[in-house]
Amino acid sequence: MARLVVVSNRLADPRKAAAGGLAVALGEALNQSGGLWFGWSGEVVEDAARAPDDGLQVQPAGRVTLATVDLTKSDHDAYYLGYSNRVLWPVFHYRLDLADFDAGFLSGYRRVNKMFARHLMELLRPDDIVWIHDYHLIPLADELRALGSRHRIGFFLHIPLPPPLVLAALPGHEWLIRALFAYDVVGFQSQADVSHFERFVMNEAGAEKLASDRFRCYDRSVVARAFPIGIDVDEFQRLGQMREAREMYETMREQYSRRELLVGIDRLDYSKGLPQRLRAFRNLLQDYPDTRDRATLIQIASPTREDVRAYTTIRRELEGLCGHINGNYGEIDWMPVRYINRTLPRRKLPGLCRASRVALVTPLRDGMNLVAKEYVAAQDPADPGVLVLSRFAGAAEQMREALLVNPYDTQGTARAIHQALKMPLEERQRRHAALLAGIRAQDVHWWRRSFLAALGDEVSAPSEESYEPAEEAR
Ligand code: ADQ
Repeated sequence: MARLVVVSNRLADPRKAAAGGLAVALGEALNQSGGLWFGWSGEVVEDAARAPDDGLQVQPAGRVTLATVDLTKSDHDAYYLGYSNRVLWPVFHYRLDLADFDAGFLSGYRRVNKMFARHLMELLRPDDIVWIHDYHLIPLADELRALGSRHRIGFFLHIPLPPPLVLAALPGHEWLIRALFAYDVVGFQSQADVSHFERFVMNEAGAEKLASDRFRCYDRSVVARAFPIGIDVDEFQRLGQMREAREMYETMREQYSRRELLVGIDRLDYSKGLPQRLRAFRNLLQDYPDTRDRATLIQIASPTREDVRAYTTIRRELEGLCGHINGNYGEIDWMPVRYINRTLPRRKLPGLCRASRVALVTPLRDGMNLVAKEYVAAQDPADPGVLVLSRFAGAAEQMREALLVNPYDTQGTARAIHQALKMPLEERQRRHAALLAGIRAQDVHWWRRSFLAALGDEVSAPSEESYEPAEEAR
């Protein structure tokens, strides 16, 4: 069996439960074949202290080998904070207004990808299968090919790919798309993303369509397909049976026995539509008086990327809105919104989800959104809660039985939340059963197997093609 090599910006120790479904699923795949996981250590060192080997550390974690390198401060600023999180993240989430096209960012991004490729190449065996993850590492296969790699290499984009005209606003976008052709298989979260890729390569890059999911361009061919990521339903349900989740559930049920609980669980990111969600909740209280003194929203928003300015702005906006709603609608014994700016320990998540009558998953744009799936997995099938889901989350393509909303339409969203709160038991059960069957059928193991099967099917043909590295971005 070929060895699997996973590459992602950050690693998680697959032996730790706190690592979450994705790390567990990748860890499981790595464990089966005895694999290697490569990425950034999370350490930032002063430029002057850069080690000749970039702090390369290779250590065993069960059957998996973890290999990491450190970043210097200037590389971290340009590659991670800069190009990844101030250019690619906003543009790929359709937020051109928040992008900062500083030329220095791109060269740092290229430099780090080159450095990763150099170390990884040293660690690779000839028949390894390499699976690279996410927007931080788009050009990594191109850099590996330039060093002579003929491995089977797949790429999975966890975030959306925007439509051609949005992508075209990104300086150097041709180079990025061309770099995708260094892969054998490119996986996206949704059909919408695949169609954006197809339209871009066909109309802007003059690609030829060889089969329904195979495109030829720049003398290379690539398979591009949707592999919607799932969760580990069994693992999440097991977590729900454990003490911490049960205690969380009991506490919430007790404290809110007279109320109806709504929950939002997100990273505090502008793509998650948090201000719009709070405005929709305000509309709910305003337009539907029966919800006053009853509906309580618990919004957990974990801090993230706080050294990027757009994130401090959104945090301030959110705090202002929460204060405003509580000030206007709150009573001595009732706070409409409980806003918690922390990460909730993973072990408590299923308990909070199960205790909540409604989940608000209303991103403005999201690759997939796993919280939507976790909420469904955590419900009691006999008395399940209702998922209110943005049509702009990748998950909406699969989760048609949720109440789908347009998060920009705060009145429409308020109407859907009210419908969710009033939904009869039989309808809740019917919708929940269909949603649960869906997330079970396409869980994280299905996702991993389908991707690796597609990569495995791409036998030697693509690697036989001659390879010209992508031109330097201008
Ligand atoms: P994220 O943007 O981080 O991931 P999401 O899928 O919603 O988004 O969450 C990932 C995990 O983080 C989930 O397991 C969730 O429970 C956990 N999480 C989020 N907020 C939390 C909080 N406040 N406290 C505790 N846990 C929290 C990116 C893409 C998504 C895509 C995933 C996976 O942006 O679109 O679904 O990768 O591909």
